[in-house]
Amino acid sequence: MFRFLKEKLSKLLKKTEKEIEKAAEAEKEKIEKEREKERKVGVIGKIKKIITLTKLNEEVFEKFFSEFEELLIENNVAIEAIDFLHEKLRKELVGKEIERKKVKEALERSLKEALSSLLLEPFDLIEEIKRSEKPYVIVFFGINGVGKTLTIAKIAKLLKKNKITVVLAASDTFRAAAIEQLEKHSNALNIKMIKHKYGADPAAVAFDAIKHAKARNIDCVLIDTAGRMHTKKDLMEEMKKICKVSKPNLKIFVAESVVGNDAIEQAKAFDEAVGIDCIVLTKFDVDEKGGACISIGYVTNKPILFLGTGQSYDDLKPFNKEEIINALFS
Ligand SMILES: Nc1nc2c(ncn2[C@@H]2O[C@H](COP(=O)(O)OP(=O)(O)OP(=O)(O)O)[C@@H](O)[C@H]2O)c(=O)[nH]1
Ligand SMILES: [Mg+2]
Repeated sequence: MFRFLKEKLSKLLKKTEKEIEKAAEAEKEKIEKEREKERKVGVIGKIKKIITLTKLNEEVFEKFFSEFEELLIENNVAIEAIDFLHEKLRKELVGKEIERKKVKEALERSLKEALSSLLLEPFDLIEEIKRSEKPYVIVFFGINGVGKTLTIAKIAKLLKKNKITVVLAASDTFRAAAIEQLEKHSNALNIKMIKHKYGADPAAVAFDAIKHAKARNIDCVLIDTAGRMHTKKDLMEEMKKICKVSKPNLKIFVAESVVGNDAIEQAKAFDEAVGIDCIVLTKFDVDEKGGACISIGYVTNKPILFLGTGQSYDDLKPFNKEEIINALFS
């Protein structure tokens, strides 16, 4: 994760530190010359200050930021998020007095703070389910092949581990082998799954799973749906019907981290069509850039709940702001 971004960012911070140092040296020399010329006592204080402190001027900042911006764009961070960082960092850094020996640390600190206010904090799903009325219904959707079904299995395992009982709804009645795929997970995890035949109404499957949960006092229903392109109107209508019938407590949008800004466009389209509550970003383990996780929350105003980090059931990480930020500067 952040393979390119991390290395280049570290180089850029060092380079900016040198530039600021150079500017400070030049300023110091200028003042020393002035002092020699004028021999004014008051200037001594000024020199002392410049020896230990330096100011980041607008020019140095903009130069730094334009390179930083390039890095972020290259690594799939969305423009809206970059604009936010620009404004925030400009306010924070331009004209700020920084200890000369600690320029890199000061820049890093400001970057971390700016990133921290950019990233949305997720809520605790386990707590949310435990304090809600039973059954807590979650529907998963997204485009084809992003990892919805595997994410459902991962979350089912996590819930089970936390003593939350689960039933799965095989509401992808469209794609060949989709029902068997979910069934395999249901068997492996020993979790009940409700299914109909292929071609059946996905909303009816969801309805039956909820009925089953109510009858058996099951805590949570996880509804798998067919992958659909957000541009396909009839499939989006079907999605709306599933939501209307199942009245989910939570609508999770699943997207691949690797597709970068496309994931954001998809999230916006699904949000407009059915409304999304939060996001799971999958395939984070194979995304060398990682920028989507920096900006998708800010742009869509929906928190990332989990990151998918591999193909086994335990490869699901709760989204953690601090971890993400620290990974950028480690
Ligand atoms: N490396 C990696 N692979 C993943 C991750 N999540 C899912 N996959 C893989 O992505 C592929 C598609 O996963 P599915 O769960 O079938 O995706 P889906 O969204 O349900 O697909 P459709 O039902 O066809 O729309 C599978 O090979 C998964 O093993 C992840 O976090 N990391
Ligand atoms: Mg699937």
